[in-house]
Amino acid sequence: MATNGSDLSPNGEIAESYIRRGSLKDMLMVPRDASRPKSPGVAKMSTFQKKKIDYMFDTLYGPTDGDTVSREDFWKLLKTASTIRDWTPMNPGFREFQLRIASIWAGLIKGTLVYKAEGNLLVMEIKREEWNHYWGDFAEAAHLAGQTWPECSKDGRVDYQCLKDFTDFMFNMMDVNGDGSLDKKEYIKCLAAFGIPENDSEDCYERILLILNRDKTDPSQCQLDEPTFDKLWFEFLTSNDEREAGNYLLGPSPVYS
Ligand SMILES: [Ca+2]
Repeated sequence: MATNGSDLSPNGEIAESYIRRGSLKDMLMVPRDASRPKSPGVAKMSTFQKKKIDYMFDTLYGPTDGDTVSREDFWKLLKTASTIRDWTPMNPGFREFQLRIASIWAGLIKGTLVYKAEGNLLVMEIKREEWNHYWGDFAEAAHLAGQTWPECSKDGRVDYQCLKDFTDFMFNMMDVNGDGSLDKKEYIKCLAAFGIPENDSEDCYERILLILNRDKTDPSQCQLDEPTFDKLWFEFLTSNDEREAGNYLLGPSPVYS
């Protein structure tokens, strides 16, 4: 069985060259002093936030060595999406997702270059330490933007556009029937592909709906559509309030146990 994105498609070499072109171009755009963080982003996260960020790192990418996401680790998302959507490499949706993953990976690599130690700029991987700095700065930028999606980091060196693309990618991956909202069956199927047991994901889905209903004046209008999904994803990334629904979006992270 194939183990990475380039093995999953007869056109894998196209997407791979797309990544390489994007990464080289991106590297040339990184300022010369960008190899060292001026203020460690990880210090800008609470313990609660950091646990969620670590959980996302492990759950979505399952890095082979535990602390470094390689391109192959990231591209396992394509295999996961294929499992959820029952796609073969010949499906048009597969090809679309392949290109989107390539673009998002290039964006993440560009963003985390800012946090790499001197001498590691050519390493096309994301280490857990870089990941934590990245999300710490994101949390700070979100706070400065009034708890909304920020366009870039406080110092302007990290562009967060790829995160919006990633959120859209995740929603489309989960919305199997394409009706614009996530039902319980879709949510459970998606989380199962990331190794979350059905009883846990069912519990999380019901908690999310319960909290969303609590906050709605008309519960019948409550659904997990894409704008709501965006809001929940943002809460997962930035919230310090354990009562918010977004904390449960990716399943029962260790902070709830
Ligand atoms: Ca749906």
